[in-house]
Amino acid sequence: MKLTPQDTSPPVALLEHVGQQFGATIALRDISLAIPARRMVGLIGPDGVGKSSLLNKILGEERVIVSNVAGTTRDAIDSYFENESGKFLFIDTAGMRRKSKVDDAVEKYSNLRSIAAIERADVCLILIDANEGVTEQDTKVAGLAHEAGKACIIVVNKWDTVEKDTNTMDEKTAEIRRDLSYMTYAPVVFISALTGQRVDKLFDMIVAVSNQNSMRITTGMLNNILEDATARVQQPTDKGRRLKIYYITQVGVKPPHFVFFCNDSRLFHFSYQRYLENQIRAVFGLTGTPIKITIRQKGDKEDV
Ligand SMILES: Nc1nc2c(ncn2[C@@H]2O[C@H](COP(=O)(O)OP(=O)(O)OP(=O)(O)O)[C@@H](O)[C@H]2O)c(=O)[nH]1
Ligand SMILES: [Mg+2]
Repeated sequence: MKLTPQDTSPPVALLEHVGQQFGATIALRDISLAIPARRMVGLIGPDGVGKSSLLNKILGEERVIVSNVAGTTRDAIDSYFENESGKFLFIDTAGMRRKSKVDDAVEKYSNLRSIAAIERADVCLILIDANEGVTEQDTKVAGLAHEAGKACIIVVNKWDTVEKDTNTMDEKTAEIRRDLSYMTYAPVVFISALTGQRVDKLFDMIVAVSNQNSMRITTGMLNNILEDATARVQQPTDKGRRLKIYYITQVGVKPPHFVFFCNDSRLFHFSYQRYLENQIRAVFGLTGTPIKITIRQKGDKEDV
């Protein structure tokens, strides 16, 4: 594993994480990681979901204006915070309005600020109100973070207000998985910004998903996975022609970007892409991060 001079966390932490989840079959030389000096964390979600309250809980003092008037925070606010898990810069944002009034200049402006916060963030905390579940606005904003290739954690806030039995958390998780089906890689955590329940868990989660978002996997390792995967499930055919995948290589991070070289991209059905993505995830986890896949066929230009 290559480490940059600004490393803040021991590399073994990541390896243990991978090893525990997927069997300790991965050698240090198979992955590398550039750990940033500090993690940029965007607090994203509709107005009144509790973004500023969460930030205040983290900072331990009333720094950000909180109120029950929807739309309290108008501009993005940056706050630095450091603890034993790492260094963080939290970006509080104006909530995305539940019903967008596109002709309202102020609203339009705060939505743009949210988008800018997503762009700047390494990790997006997608806040969802435990009572309301996933709204249309949540779906939209989570989609933006996903498209931007950001590491994401789904944070269900106001857990203190929910009447629960032993199944409630599983039921809510299933609902979220159904509504944000493109984001199954994102961990879900149930918190209360008011009481502080599980807020301390967020830091290690942020570090973990951010690491996964900037993980680099060697071509050798990727091709071992490819070999295994194609032996188990044959590549699809169309009119007697079979897809042939020559090799996979990773060309970028944040998010991990893989290029699949093949004989004919038209044969590379989405379901087989999904299958290979799952095989890579089965080995490396890549928890909390989307991945990007580019298909190149013989004769394509070199640039990806
Ligand atoms: N019971 C409960 N109330 C909460 C919790 N988090 C926030 N609230 C309340 O919800 C209201 C809105 O909280 P804010 O933190 O201002 O919400 P916000 O997401 O920053 O809202 P905007 O700045 O308008 O986008 C306040 O009255 C908070 O006290 C929570 O975990 N539990
Ligand atoms: Mg606010």
